[in-house]
Amino acid sequence: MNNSDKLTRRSLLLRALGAAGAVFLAGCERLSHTEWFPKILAAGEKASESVHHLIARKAMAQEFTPADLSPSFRSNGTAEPNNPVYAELAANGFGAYKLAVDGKVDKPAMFTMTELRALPERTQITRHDCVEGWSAIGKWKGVKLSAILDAVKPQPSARYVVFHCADPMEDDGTKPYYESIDMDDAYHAQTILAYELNDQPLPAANGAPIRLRVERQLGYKHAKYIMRIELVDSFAPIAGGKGGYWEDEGYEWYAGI
Ligand SMILES: Nc1nc2c(c(=O)[nH]1)N[C@H]1C(S)=C(S)[C@@H](COP(=O)(O)O)O[C@H]1N2
Ligand SMILES: [Mo]
Repeated sequence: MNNSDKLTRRSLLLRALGAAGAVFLAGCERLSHTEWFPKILAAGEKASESVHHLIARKAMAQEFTPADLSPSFRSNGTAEPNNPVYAELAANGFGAYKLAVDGKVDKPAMFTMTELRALPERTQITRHDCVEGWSAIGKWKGVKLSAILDAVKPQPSARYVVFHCADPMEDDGTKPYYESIDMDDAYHAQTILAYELNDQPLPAANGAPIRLRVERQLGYKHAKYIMRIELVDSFAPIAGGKGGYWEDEGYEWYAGI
């Protein structure tokens, strides 16, 4: 489903509900599990995609001002991938780095850092919340994930965007970190692949050369050291099948803040 299809679906839904209904829904996202919702859904929307999904996720995460910035943005999890291929790329300033984007797309592509920097970008000051009990406010600049998707042309069967990372989570070099998000989060205005933190090139400890910012979700969703992006119709065949390294260990797949 592409963006304009989604917009059509949204406007059909809003038309079916009427303006008053739309305002009411916008303030009541938590009601999606009550009984009357499925009946309204039948009016204009396939039950497979809930109203909660459509409306809650359009909302923007809070953005802050430069005065709110944390004095420093700490690192968590991997600070330096234990991976010789990554080490070589890093040693040469990522001049030979290429982001692979493939899977359920019409035009698989590889992007150098120069090509990524030439695509539409966004800068945002946001708060990062880690489940381990710390938060930090940072300024991120990066390429909009929607721009990359527009370039590779997702197929209708693409339902998730999977981020494959450079860092193995086991000492023997296995179990690379990975994460996944759905297409709504993938096209969200604040979903970017950041290459700058606080006006500096993204430090290695924070995921160089690019890391995901998916601002409505918790820290572990924000994949660092992205090497490959794969569009899939299901993440069940990947690793432990739960859509991410920490999800495979029991964390929630949708880590809404
Ligand atoms: N590739 C990779 N991405 C990762 C992690 C990791 O260990 N490896 N840790 C996650 C967790 S739990 C958090 S809180 C953030 C930390 O980002 P930071 O290092 O920029 O603070 O990255 C997330 N993304
Ligand atoms: Mo985290």
